[in-house]
Amino acid sequence: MQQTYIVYVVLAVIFAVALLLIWRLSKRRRDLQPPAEEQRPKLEIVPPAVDQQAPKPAVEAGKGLKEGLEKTRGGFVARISGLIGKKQIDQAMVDQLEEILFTADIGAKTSQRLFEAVKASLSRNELKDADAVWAVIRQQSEAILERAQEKAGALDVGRAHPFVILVIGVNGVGKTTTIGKLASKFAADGKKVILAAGDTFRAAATEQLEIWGQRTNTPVVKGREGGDPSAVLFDAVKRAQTEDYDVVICDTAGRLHTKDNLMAELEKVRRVMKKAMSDAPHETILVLDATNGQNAIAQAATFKQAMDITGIVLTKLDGTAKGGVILGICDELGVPVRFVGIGEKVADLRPFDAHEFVQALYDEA
Ligand SMILES: Nc1nc2c(ncn2[C@@H]2O[C@H](COP(=O)(O)OP(=O)(O)O)[C@@H](O)[C@H]2O)c(=O)[nH]1
Ligand SMILES: [Mg+2]
Repeated sequence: MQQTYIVYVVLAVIFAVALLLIWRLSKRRRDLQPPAEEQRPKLEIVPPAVDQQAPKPAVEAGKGLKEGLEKTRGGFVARISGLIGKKQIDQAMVDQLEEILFTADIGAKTSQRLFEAVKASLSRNELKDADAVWAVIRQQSEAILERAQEKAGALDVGRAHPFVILVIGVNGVGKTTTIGKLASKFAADGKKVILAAGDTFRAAATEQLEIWGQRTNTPVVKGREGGDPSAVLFDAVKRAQTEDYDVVICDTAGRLHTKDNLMAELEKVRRVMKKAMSDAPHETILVLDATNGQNAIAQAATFKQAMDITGIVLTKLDGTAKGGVILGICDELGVPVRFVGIGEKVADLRPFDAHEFVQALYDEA
């Protein structure tokens, strides 16, 4: 009697687990499908006001990189300068250098790496003067920045047609502005660009993208406010395929207060996008705000868990002394920096070059 009862209970449990599994699997399959026609938000394509055939507006000149990095140069770079000056290098100086590096928003691991390199040169009696210290710091910094670049190769939007760029990052870091600047650059290079307003949570976000669309002569695909962002991106990619666009740039929302939701949403965006074009996105750009200092490194680590990030754009370097964070980002993530933002103009989004950056950061410090 007792045994029959146990058998019934076990069978009931197995049945319940089987039901649960079937439900989960069918839900996952439903999630993988592109949204059904009737569920899609009413999509609209906002055509640019200007004549598509008209010559593309020239990109206005921006500030120099050195000027854009002025605040960081005035921060830890100036502190190191003040410390070593033109003097003979001694142990007390080395200790102070360690303190400066560790408080420079470079990130603990990377500060350690820089400092160890200086110490190693010192023990080999190579460090006679300030110039030698600078040479070690400069060379190590460039190696850190270069390593990530070399591993990934350059950003080549001609590699796929259309080339799909997914732009992610926390609210306010500069995603939409960066997309506008990128659209402008690609359009100036003669590319046919389309934008996707994947931040459907705030009407203002779509409007902001539309303004860039008008400015850069680029159409914007948008959905309903509060609608499914993955549906908007799906349609943008489909439209790009049928209407022969070269580059699709996809905006997303960045509400980090519900981290798990954000990550789940990005994962869905990625999956649905693959339904439209199996190898998309060809580039996933994480936008980070340099004014966040070491928090930017932490943010990057979180996003990297959910997405395969292939490039970084570091914005607002012009507004902060925490620009050294670029070293920590490259060192800890191993992802290349594609562009750096040093202001509001299109030309202030500069293609990243490790050598040029290190020159501008440390030269005549
Ligand atoms: N100074 C400066 N401001 C920037 C830069 N990039 C973006 N911004 C500003 O940052 C603010 C937020 O940008 P937005 O693109 O709306 O961020 P999103 O929420 O990530 O889309 C805007 O006021 C931009 O003008 C930059 O490189 N330098
Ligand atoms: Mg935005």
